[in-house]
Amino acid sequence: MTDKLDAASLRQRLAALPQWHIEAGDAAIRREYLFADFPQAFGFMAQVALHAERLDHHPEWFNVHRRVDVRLTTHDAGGVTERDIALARHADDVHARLVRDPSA
Ligand code: HBI
Repeated sequence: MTDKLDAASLRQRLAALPQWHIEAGDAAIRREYLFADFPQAFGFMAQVALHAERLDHHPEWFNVHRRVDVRLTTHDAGGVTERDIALARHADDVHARLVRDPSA
């Protein structure tokens, strides 16, 4: 199992993910995404969901209309691990691609 990142490593990883923030207590990282409309937000969730299933690592998220709030934590480790950092990077990539090309 991947180990939970200590406070210093977590802050260092987040420096490369500027839109993400560390939840109070360090148990998770969070980001809010805003899309053009609901279908685009749902398309983002569908793409990230398929990747999450392949990784066997799943997000906690909340969607209203064109907004998706994502919370990442590794339940098995009781905190944030490299698996969360990798999923955050992937979600950012999917978001960037959709913003660039809404049909992607
Ligand atoms: N997703 N975020 C997250 N954290 C986990 O610990 C986790 C998961 N998805 C699947 C999973 N663990 C399983 O591998 C275990 O619960 C068996």
